[in-house]
Amino acid sequence: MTARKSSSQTTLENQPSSSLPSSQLSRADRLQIFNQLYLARYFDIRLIKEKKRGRLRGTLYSSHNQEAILVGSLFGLKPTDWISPIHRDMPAFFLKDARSGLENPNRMGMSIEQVCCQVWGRVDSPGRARDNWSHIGSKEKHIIHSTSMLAGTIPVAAGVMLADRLNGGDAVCLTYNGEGSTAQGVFHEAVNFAAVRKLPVVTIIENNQWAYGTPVSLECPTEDVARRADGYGILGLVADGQDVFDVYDKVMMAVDHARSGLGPSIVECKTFRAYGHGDHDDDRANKYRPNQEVMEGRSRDPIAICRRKLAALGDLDGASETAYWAEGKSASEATNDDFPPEVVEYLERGIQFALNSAVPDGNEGEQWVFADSEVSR
Ligand SMILES: Cc1ncc(C[n+]2csc(CCOP(=O)(O)OP(=O)(O)O)c2C)c(N)n1
Ligand SMILES: [Mg+2]
Repeated sequence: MTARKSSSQTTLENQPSSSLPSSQLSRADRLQIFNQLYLARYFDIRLIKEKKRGRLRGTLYSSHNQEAILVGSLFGLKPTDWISPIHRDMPAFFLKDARSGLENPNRMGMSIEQVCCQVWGRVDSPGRARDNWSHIGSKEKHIIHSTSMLAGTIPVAAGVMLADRLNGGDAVCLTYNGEGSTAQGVFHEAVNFAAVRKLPVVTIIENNQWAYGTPVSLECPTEDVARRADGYGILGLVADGQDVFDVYDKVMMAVDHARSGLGPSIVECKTFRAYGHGDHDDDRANKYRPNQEVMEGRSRDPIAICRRKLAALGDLDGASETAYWAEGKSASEATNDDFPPEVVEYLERGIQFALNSAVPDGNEGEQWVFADSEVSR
């Protein structure tokens, strides 16, 4: 899939890009990207296994098959840039600024320990596990707390970027949304506001073809959701969401565009939702989605596409070319041997930390609800 030619794209072609295109990334960077795809996939697969064994509560929203969107969009950001992930973006919390070193305590992303504490509902979660799954954020790490109302993070991101500009900053914010959220009124209000104010908000659309049980054809009248950008006179790009390097390139174009003062954009990443909407919907999704469509949608695994590119560039040595075949495997099929040992070890450490962290005291439920509450702090 290539970027659609439209009036909004001509604006971009005249702009010099200040970020490196993927063709100029170093071998070390490309290998790091490959490794991050494994990390995101392993996180997802491991959580699904834990849930199936009855060791996790709450709903899981799988990012399986959509990892290239998270990895590719985050890789080129400055550490101080902002992100606003939602339900299908759980790995984004620990992949943000992963380039500064996953073990670096000062990096501008959450640690795997914090994210696991959130998933397992433990006090060492950034929100002390007061809400579940993606409902965490960190002002310090420049991660906007996700909201449950679809597209509700875009006006918040616009406000944060307005404040940043008023304070003389040069940050950019990536907001992540499914294609279904683009049919919400607030999506249009927020994108319009960002457009007239030329705010540096890059709205990434993870077009996985389905919004719960509603197909994209009933959410959007145009083939490319990115064409919604035309109505606001902003940049609209389409990326192959299965190709981590295409996502990286398109998002970097949009980020440079935003940082240089040219305003917001929409980057649509075409992908396919591998499972049900959440794990509670897996069985039902098998009924409302034709099997053929699911097989086709899952046939372009982002790990396999990345592996092929790296092999063609001569990046992989003999061993890594033939080892760790996570691609194409579902949670029930994949084993630890399908992932690099450091990936397995990293997540295992996060899980063990979470299991050793305390469950919050029930009395905390009353805290921080009302400003004048006796227990608020
Ligand atoms: C305003 C609003 N309506 C409905 C919901 C319930 N809901 C949560 S996720 C979802 C589907 C979202 O689909 P999409 O935006 O395509 O994202 P995806 O889940 O496919 O990643 C729905 C209907 C909600 N959270 N907010
Ligand atoms: Mg969707």
